[in-house]
Amino acid sequence: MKIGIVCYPTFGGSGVVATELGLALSKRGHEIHFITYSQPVRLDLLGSNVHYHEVTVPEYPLFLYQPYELALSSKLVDMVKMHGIELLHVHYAIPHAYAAYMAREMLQEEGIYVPIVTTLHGTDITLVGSHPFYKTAVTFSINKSDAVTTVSQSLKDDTIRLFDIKREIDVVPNFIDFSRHKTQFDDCQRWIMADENEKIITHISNFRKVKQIPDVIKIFYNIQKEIPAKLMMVGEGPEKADAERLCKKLGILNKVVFFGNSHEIDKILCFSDLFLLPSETESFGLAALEAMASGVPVISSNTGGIPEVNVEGVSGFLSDVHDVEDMSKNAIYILSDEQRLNTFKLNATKESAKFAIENVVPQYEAIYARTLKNCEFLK
Ligand code: GMT
Repeated sequence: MKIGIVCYPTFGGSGVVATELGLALSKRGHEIHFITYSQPVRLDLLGSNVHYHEVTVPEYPLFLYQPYELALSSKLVDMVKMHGIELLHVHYAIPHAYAAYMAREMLQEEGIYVPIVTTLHGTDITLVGSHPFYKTAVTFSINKSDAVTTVSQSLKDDTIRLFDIKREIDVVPNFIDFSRHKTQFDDCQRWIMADENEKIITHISNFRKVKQIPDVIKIFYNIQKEIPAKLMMVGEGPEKADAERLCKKLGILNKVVFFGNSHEIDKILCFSDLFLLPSETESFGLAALEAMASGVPVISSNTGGIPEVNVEGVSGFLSDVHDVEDMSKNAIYILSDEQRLNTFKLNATKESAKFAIENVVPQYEAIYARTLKNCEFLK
């Protein structure tokens, strides 16, 4: 199959999922065309079956906002015609589903029908998409997609609750490519980051409000009062400066490492003992799944799709959003006993295996095949 993938190329769950899916599909013989404004961060291997087409938006001073959707839909039309792309899989509704709809309409004028599969990832529904200023267009583009998927049952429920949805939604969870996540290190080199007696706590995100960064720091503050520990803060975003200020105020700046965006997530997770994800909303929590795949138990909130990933009392613990005391108590419980910690670590890996890429990619392939079949009469 020739598949066009549209996604955000930056650090962030939806772009990571789209990129890893494209790479996996290419290994299974599909021809993949990434169409986006820069090369996706995890797309470091351009094989013969993987192509990247850049969308450029010429700057024009008259425009306060440069029209990315217009450039994207034009590029989609051109690429579908040039490469014979049979199906477009767009990740994140805004504005990708909308631009794909426009491309499909333009192509139909020329007698070509290219079906659209839209995958909803979370904030395109829960935070941004449901805003009254976007809702009408987002509802329209979801309903006009030929197939719609969400990354969790919780996100499907939210989509149905928040929008007037007139079509079926398939739940296809996010996944882990264990061949990329398998610990390749004999010695995780934890001595670089911490003293022998210290536990290593990690948080990875885009440091947005929704991630509740102050709660991450407060939980760590409580942990380190009881157990010698270091905190690894990985990622970039608007809340980072305040996070550093809070660490300074609490007198723990010397115990916290701010990495910024990193290409060495596997190494960081390899020497981590516990992962913190106290988010206010989270459709799935790919970062938690990646931690679990590396054998790192998770202390999280119980919001959105996180309970579909982190299993209470098995791979970690879940608490109400903002319940810093409960999260701290659970973290200390896991970390305070070496045998218990090891059991949680093993459980985390075991639970993550449910999301092995081999189980998930065929679900997307089945949706593509069904969609192409359903659309045959439109060609
Ligand atoms: O977490 C973010 O803010 C980034 C966002 C994205 O679109 O990249 O992540 C969303 O999609 C991920 C991949 O499907 C999910 O694992 C995240 O839970 C989801 N984030 C939220 O719902 C806040």
